[in-house]
Amino acid sequence: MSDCVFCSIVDGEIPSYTVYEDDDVMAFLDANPLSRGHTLVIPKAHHERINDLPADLSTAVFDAVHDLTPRIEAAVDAEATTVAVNNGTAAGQEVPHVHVHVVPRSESDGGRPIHALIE
Ligand code: DGP
Repeated sequence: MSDCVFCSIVDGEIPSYTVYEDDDVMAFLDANPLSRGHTLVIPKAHHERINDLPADLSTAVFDAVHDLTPRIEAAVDAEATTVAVNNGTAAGQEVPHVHVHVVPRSESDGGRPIHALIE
């Protein structure tokens, strides 16, 4: 999709710090991180919402989340992770291309819910 910022990242037209890539999935650091290591995992193909994804692509995205989560935690010395999807504009989805937020969390966060980290 030509005017989609994440499609432009997939196409290499917008630079990103890529942490993982395969034929179907890409993961890169969020430009506006809630914590160090905040990563977005996306399907390379443009789909707006979770339920727009074909089942095999949904599996590929969440398999990548599963595999990357402990590796990202280890990379930034985090103890936990918030995994979140804003699915639709009313849920706060700003970029209309499915993306899973993988947000490393630490005890220093005080176990606060993710929205408490915003601001
Ligand atoms: P959401 O509100 O769930 O749609 O989150 C969109 C996220 O995308 C937000 O945390 C910032 C991130 N983002 C937006 N534009 C870019 C970009 O050009 N590069 C990167 N790396 N992240 C972006």
